[in-house]
Amino acid sequence: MSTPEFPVDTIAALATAVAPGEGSVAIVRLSGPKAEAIARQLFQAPGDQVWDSHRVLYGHVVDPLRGERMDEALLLLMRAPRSFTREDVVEFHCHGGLQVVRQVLELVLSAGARRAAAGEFSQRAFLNGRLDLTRAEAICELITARSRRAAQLAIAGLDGGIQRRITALRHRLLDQLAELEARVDFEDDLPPLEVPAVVAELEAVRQALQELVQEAAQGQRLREGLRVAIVGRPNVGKSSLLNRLSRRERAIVTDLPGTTRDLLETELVLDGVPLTLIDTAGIRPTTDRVERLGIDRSRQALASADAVLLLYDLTAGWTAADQELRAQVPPGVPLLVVGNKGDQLQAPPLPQAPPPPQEVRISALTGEGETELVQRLLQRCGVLPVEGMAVALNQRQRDLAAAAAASLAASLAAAQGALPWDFWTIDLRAAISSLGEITGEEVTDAVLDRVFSRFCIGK
Ligand SMILES: Nc1nc2c(ncn2[C@@H]2O[C@H](COP(=O)(O)OP(=O)(O)OP(=O)(O)O)[C@@H](O)[C@H]2O)c(=O)[nH]1
Ligand SMILES: [Mg+2]
Repeated sequence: MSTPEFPVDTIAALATAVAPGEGSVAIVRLSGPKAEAIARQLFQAPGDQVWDSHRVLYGHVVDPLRGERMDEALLLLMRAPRSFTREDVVEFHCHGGLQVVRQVLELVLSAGARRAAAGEFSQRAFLNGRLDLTRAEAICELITARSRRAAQLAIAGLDGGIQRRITALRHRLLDQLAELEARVDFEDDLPPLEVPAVVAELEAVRQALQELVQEAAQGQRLREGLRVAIVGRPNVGKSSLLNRLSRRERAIVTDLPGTTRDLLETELVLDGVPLTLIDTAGIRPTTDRVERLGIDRSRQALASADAVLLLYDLTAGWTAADQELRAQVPPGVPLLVVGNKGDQLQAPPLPQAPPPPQEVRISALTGEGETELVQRLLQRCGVLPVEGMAVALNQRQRDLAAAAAASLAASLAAAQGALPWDFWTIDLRAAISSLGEITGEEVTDAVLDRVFSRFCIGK
């Protein structure tokens, strides 16, 4: 194996999340040249069990100084390079109590391991060529995924979906760069450059990058979740809707208009998409000081949410006040107008002039129309259908892809201006370098530190 460019000590951390009294198993993980020696020092495996790679040993973690058994555990040894970090890795599978695993970790540290920094296992996996940067980032995203769909996207990244697409585009650019550079150096010996073909290829790559950048916005919403405000006049059933969607009696509901006085947020996952739903105070003119403060907050939520559910009471019909609220939704913000209390409508609503802009009819009381409401909301927010989206760049990758697209645009401008070839190649090289930074082929230590410090410890 080639000599690593970083000091190889042995690192250790708790690899599983531990809460007091929760979880039956917790894993202490070590990676580095001393991992096996430390394990042999601390672990007693009875009988004739063999210390083979990729084989589970049963035994006890023992404090070698006091001879005291700390835990009954399983031990898994994975010798280099067949491990996550491509170093020797040992995992102690301990009982999940907070106290026990802490003691085991302390033992491991006093036997010569160093406490791992956040993301350090993944960083080693990257530095040893086990993962490219996009896969390492996908691990972090998978761990922190708040919903099924966010997890699906992370898995796609982990499978190398991002790396393959970016690398393919980068190679296409490298091919064009080779053509151009050859002309810079050996123009007289080569057939003339087919300029339109080069231009077409650069433009095609630029467009592909542009599409990835656009899809990334949708991926971001899936990862981070949308903030959706439920707004409307008092008593239209906003709190009832929040309770229904969150399947809990989260908000106070009464028949008195002006019940909700403050914003109430609840996190939920609708159809695989994470959302923060915000219940707001009903908006109306009032002289009550407390209510007015609440209404100010409702207006702020209305103005700053990623999407708005505007609720109105079907039995009262669409009023001028509802119309006024609708006008306050900032342009471009996804809005869904929802008529509530559909269960109380005996007959179809009386025709109104102008006709109400109702888009979905529901009953927060009976649940009628709930599925349609969720579908329409997600559709309006542009997060359906997600199945068509194979990969989604994260913010860092997206910024770099956008920078690469801009460099290509500059390169194309140089081509159109019929500037000498070396003018094209400057920007083309910049684009190639940005793409290399996405996958980690061209990357600085500062970038690496930033990427890996976002990880949890033990990963
Ligand atoms: N029949 C019927 N009643 C409903 C429905 N949704 C809400 N209500 C009733 O309407 C009243 C007001 O409901 P809330 O959910 O408190 O309304 P709100 O919009 O949060 O009201 P404020 O907090 O005052 O702005 C309560 O008596 C609810 O039981 C519905 O779909 N059908
Ligand atoms: Mg309310």
